[in-house]
Amino acid sequence: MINDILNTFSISEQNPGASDGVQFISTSGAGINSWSPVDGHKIAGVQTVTKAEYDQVITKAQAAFRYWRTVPAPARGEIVRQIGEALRVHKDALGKLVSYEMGKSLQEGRGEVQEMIDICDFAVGLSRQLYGLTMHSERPAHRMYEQWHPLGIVGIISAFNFPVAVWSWNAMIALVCGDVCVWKPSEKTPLSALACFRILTEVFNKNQLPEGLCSLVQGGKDLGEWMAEDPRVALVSATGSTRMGKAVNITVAARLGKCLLELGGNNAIIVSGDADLDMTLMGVVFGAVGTAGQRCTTTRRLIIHESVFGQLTEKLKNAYAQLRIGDPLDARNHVGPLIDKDAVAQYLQALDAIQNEGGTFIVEGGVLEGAEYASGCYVKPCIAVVENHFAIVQTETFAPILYVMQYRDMEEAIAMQNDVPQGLSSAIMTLNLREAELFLSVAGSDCGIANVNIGTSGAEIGGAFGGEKETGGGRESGSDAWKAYMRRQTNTINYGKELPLAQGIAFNI
Ligand code: UN1
Repeated sequence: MINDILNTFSISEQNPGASDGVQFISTSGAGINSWSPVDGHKIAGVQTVTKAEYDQVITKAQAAFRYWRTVPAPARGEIVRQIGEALRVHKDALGKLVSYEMGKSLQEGRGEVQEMIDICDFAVGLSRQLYGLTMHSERPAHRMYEQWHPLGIVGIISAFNFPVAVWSWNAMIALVCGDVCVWKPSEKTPLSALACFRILTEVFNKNQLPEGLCSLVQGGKDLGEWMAEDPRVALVSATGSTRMGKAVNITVAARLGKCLLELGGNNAIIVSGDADLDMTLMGVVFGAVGTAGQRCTTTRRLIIHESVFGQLTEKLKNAYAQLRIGDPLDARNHVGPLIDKDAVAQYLQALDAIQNEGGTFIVEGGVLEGAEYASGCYVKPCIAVVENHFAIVQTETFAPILYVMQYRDMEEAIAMQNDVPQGLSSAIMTLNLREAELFLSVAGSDCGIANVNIGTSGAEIGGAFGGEKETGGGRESGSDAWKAYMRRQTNTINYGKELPLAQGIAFNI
């Protein structure tokens, strides 16, 4: 099955590492092998770029930008529309490759490609709606307005957990804005990125677009640093750990460049005494174990009202007992593997830390063994009773570990929800209007995403996606997140015969 998919995308044993969107440049950096966490097999390898090859890609991107910025935005949207169409054709194959290379369930792999299609549709509409304001000038015979121009090269650093969707959120919006993109995907998922480029190349070639419009560069930390340091990269959009984001932010800030950061989350659901517990159960289990706990939006903490704590934890124990863990390509399984053995080691360290800090497990964790789990990356989703201040609870562990704790009154619950360094997603389960509105009010959740009667994960692309505090403050995807990919210019035009100064200043010569 996987060989057919690799063939579909012309992925061979060893693949060139840099593409300018039209042709693949052969690269001479070290190789990266992609291992599937599903069965531990090596899928294929890619070649990384050297600094000189990276520079070549950037030079082509600069040239492409000089052309692309002059193409009318709706015409740019037409290209993105065609990319969306091509993704529809390849949805199944790309979804499977994502699932096999990254380890998320087939449903979620397909869902990820659907997110790409959705953002294409959104970007097409947006290409006719890059609105600026007009304002009244205080001076007679003057007109003021603002317009949005593209930035130039957008560097995209993406993470393994959404190996293709997060790139598309950035790239599709950036393209309609008139920017060109250079993408450094995660070293753990280079082939899903390559497959996207095969799809993109088809569309670009068909439309005879120049090289360098979108580029794919494979590499590690060094490559990320070259992009962060590079004044030719106008915006660096980085998704990943808070540690990585801080490093990128410092380097980009030192050259006064622009950054868009999507970093860690430590997302909580508050479960009120007035919650619909069946609905809560669904939201919590999907949020906590979906993508094996490796979403930025994964539900990590449950803050439960004391009146329903026993009842809900019982329901959770039963639900967890029914979870099927195994090959994510088998639609009957709910939970696939973690990305690699390092992730398994971090999961095990977290389990130790929970115990050392005095936490207790109501659903035990552990690594699964046996032929079906030969990759060594399959772990049991677990649930621990903890206190919010534990160092391990304050940390994002990318694994299916759910922390539960109790509260008495809603103010206390909101304080607990907010009392972590991260601020991405949050939710409340309640049928009580006062509680819901308090949670959404200025005195409520401090996160970029706050939901009512929905879990913390599974956001739609139409909203702005991102969070506060150590999550990095960036917003991507829908709403007016496009503004981060453009520069605003304020224009004042004098169509009169005098030159009056603003603020009534007199200056006579
Ligand atoms: C991420 O985990 O990096 O809201 C992105 C969600 C998805 C995107 C998650 N739409 O869970």
